[in-house]
Amino acid sequence: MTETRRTWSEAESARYRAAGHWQGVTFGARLRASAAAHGGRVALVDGERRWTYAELDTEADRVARGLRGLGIGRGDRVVVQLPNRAEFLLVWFGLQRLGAVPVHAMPGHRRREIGHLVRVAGAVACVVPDRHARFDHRELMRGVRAEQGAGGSLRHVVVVGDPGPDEGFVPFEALRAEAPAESGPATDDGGADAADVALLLLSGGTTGLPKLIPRTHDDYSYNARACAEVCALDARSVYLAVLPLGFNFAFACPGVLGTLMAGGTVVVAPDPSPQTAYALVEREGVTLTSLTPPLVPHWIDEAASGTWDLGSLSVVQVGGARLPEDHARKLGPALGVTVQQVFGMAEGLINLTRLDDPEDLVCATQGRPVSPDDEVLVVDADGRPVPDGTAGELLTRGPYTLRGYYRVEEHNRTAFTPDGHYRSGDVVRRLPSGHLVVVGRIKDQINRGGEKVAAVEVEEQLLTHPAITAAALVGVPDERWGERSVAFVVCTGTAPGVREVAAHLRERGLAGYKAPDEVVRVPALPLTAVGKVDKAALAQELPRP
Ligand code: J2J
Repeated sequence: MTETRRTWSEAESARYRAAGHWQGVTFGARLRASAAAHGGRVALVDGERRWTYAELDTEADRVARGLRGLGIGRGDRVVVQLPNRAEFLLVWFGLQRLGAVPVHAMPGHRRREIGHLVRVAGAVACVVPDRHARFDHRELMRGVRAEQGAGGSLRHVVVVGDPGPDEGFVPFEALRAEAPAESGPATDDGGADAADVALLLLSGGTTGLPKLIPRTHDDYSYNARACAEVCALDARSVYLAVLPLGFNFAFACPGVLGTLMAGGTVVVAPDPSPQTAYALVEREGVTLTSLTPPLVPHWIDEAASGTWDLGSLSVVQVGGARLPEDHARKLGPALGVTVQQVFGMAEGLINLTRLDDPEDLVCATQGRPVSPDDEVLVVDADGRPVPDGTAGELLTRGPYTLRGYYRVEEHNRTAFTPDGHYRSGDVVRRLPSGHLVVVGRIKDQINRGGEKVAAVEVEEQLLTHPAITAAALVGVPDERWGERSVAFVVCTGTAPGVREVAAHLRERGLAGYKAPDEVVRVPALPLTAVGKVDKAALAQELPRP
């Protein structure tokens, strides 16, 4: 891609290369090399289906040829919205083989999010399942396609499964099966450069619409490798992907990519229930997996049933939202594993507790940065560093933390400091050991058990309801989710209930997880001294549990 984007300086790039962080190898080339080095080892397992590294490599070629037949090539963006099935990875590596750029969507995203991703990325194609979780993604794509119109970038919709009667949808199976073998030389990566954008991740968001995070081959493979080293992954490692594959945590921290780069095996779990997961642990000899905090009590309870042999499992990572210390203390003994807390962000910086950290650090902190070149600043409201032990905003830059969101120059001017630190919006305390404790947040976001909801995005949509004249979405402590979302609304006439609000937001094309858990009518929204909505005051109005 030739467009200018905010990125690392020449000097920094040289430093990261010299340190060995950036290895100058694309994901397409890495897969080729793995197939050559250990082609017979099992790379991927989905139910009864399994692929060796050599087979995954061949499959990537096949998918790439099919995609190239659609005119997709180097630098083209393709929105991938697939559930936890092997096809996610077949498509992902097929795109890498062309030097094309997957855009990670979440299975729960709907017309508004997908349409936005297509527009901002200028995506030429979307890859979706036929149906998933009782939802018809072809229907969704009809809506997206109609909205984009003839002038938009979107040219193809590829459907995994039954494409339905719609003439315009490309069946994935036909695409990979019928790809002409002779359609041009099979390159490793379409001629991509390791400094190119390899994928676009979605930010949790604090504004009206989610931002896209460009990750390069160099930076993202370092992200995965650095995490894999901390987790001591090797060719015997078996990673179970329980969380959505599109989520950075499950994909590269170390997740799927870290495991594949170590020559291990990735097993995809079709759902995050402990029953499904434990059956796979037994059958496939899973050694590592990752969870968000709301899953932890269920996993502990099911382990206590005593019916499962979890002997192979050695590390369970938990992250995405604050893990209650009590759950952290129970999880290890209940499953017979080492617990690892993960405080990460799709923007870059990953903090992990170390496998040999003392229990108090593992249970009461969210880990420390994985790279010696991660730069972490904890600052007060004026941007001045605070001493260790004092809470402040986390600013960070380093070899795998972005320098600018994709195509939002205006937003980038405030999202980063002038010297390139990303303003995380997280409030942390740093211990002398470098471990961070997440104590709060200054960004206007609700973290519902790891799923991020940008308050402004939902508020804007609430205002489109005919009875709502003002709205504020606030996160409040919740036993199950850590935090739940409460919509405080000012209304004319009858106030809509929580179901009506959810239906309205669904109608507006918003993902279901963004609907408020509760709707509370207030006569007016309280304001702070500077005239902003006083969300802290609103949260106080709720009865304490
Ligand atoms: C408190 N808050 C946390 C934690 C993330 C690994 C793990 C998680 C993510 C992720 C990720 C937290 N305790 N342990 O990408 O690779 C909140 C912070 C952070 C935001 C990032 C990964 N772990 N958080 O959650 O991009 O507020 O990434 O800034 O979705 O989640 O969200 P996201």
